[in-house]
Amino acid sequence: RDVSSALLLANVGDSGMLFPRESSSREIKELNGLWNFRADHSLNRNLGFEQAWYKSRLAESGPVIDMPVPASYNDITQDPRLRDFIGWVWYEREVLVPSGWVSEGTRVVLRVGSAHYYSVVWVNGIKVMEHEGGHLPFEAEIVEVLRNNPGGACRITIAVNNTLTLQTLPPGTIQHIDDPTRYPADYVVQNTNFDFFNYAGLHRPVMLYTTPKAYVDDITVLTTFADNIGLLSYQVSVLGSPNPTVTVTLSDKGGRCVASSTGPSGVLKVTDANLWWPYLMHENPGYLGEGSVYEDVYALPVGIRTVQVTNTQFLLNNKPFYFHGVNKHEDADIRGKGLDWPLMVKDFNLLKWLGANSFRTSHYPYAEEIMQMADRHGIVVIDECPGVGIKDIRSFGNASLSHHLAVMDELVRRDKNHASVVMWSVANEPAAEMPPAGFYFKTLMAHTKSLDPTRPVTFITDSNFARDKGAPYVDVICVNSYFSWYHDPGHLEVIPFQLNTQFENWYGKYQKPIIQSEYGADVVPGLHTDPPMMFTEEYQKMVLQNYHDVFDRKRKEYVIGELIWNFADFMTAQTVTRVVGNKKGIFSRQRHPKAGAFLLRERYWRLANETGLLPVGAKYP
Ligand code: BDP
Repeated sequence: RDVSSALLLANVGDSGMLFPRESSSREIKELNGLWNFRADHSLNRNLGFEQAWYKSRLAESGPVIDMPVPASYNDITQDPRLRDFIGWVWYEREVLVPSGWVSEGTRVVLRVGSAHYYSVVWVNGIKVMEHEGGHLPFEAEIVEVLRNNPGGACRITIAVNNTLTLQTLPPGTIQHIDDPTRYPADYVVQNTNFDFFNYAGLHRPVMLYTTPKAYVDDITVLTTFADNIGLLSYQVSVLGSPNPTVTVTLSDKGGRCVASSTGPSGVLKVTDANLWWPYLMHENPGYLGEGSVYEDVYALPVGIRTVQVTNTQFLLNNKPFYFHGVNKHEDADIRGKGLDWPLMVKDFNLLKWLGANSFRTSHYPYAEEIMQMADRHGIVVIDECPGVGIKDIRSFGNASLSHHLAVMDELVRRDKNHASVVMWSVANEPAAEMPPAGFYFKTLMAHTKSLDPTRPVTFITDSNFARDKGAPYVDVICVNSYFSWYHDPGHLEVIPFQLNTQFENWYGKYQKPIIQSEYGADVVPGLHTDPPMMFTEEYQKMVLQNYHDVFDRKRKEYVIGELIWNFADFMTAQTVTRVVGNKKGIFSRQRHPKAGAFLLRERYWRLANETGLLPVGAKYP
């Protein structure tokens, strides 16, 4: 494959969204910790804008409380009104900026890792940016604003609104109920069609960073190899200088330079290249080198690997890859969807304990820090956008589609250089049988392919195989099913029949490889019965076992993966089918294993031993 011509197609958006990294030309100030906070409880939720709370210190316009960042605000206090709050909340933090930062020749950028869902940001009372979408970063250059304020004071105010509409991703609706005989006055609820709690707030790190005036704005790297030669084709975009000198070097893991080049685009050749391999597929998985760009020094971890899909296989570095992994959520006690390092490292340790080689970022892009861990540990990722709960026909209109395309722009721009990302998922369980779904998904997937011609594209379906209007456009069929749970509850004996039929139907119609992208059963940890009954540890084990028997037959043909729903229990909205959240985890929300985890662990290591290239010592006992 000609990687450099693919690269020309892969230019995304107008500007880049490189992860902030320190270097000899760049500094970072993390703004994690306590922020001032106030929810706007006014009737129209608009008091903050009417009174311009951003103009002066937040404490001057009313009471404030401590709010940790990053974290969801919902579970931090004892106030049920804040847990279920809908509307604008206000965050504020004051920082002192080093005087060198406001000197000529330096850019200062304010970057928000993610804020759910809509945000407006002011610095010293001046609006610097707005952003729609809850799971992707946004940033603005603020040095001019800082220069106007000698002394280096920098007051950052961020208003965040969690309201979801039919045109947001994910979509939702706001319902006003005017019935004084049954509801309190001014009663408003947020309805959604997805199965996780609509946590909100500043979920990922907020930071200030500097670059020189002439700076590396974006880097796109595509890789391939032929025999022992690794080919890394790059494109560097530099802004702020008409004729930048660009020097690119590639270093191996030990920091030794293995290739270099000059100019904004080129191909680096590495002899005896160490390829990036998934965990359990090679004795040295997750191999990353580092590509560095001067004069503004930016170092990007890079892995050399290829991805291809055939009628029956998923090929990684030309070898068949079988996904044995999990679906996750960004979710935990107290912090909600806030990035949390201990939790992140624990989760990767659990993935490795389990013998999982992959996960899907159900149902929205995860923190960049998580993607970097996946790169380093060789965990393969199906990268999903927040297109979940698209069930209403009004969410297939032009406004929705154009926002969905923009979100894919942002997602590909952010994650294109991650070796771990092997496939894009544009949606989860949309109403794909509805008439407008054909045009919608055709456009969306063609757009995603034009952004990144090197990775397959899919969406996750639970529609009928014969009526699904999006399936013709996917590279890999990803199917969710809950036999003996939502259908034929309690009847384990239907699984072999229904699962076999599911696979035969999909493969028969499309001749494309299939991933079982979700299956599972709720377990309240500690509940036991024999014979197994729903919600017990035994029942989950039996569901898994029955699914696995069919997978084992079909993976010899065209099934290329299985992802359990779910890695861990997670919080949802309150409904009669959820007992303090969704309990389909093989780990509890606190990451304690249920019986199903041990069963899966044995299976995944066995699969790794069969399909991988494990050295003997690494075998699961
Ligand atoms: C699937 C959804 C997932 C749910 C799961 C369930 O994709 O978000 O949490 O069902 O019901 O349909 O547990």
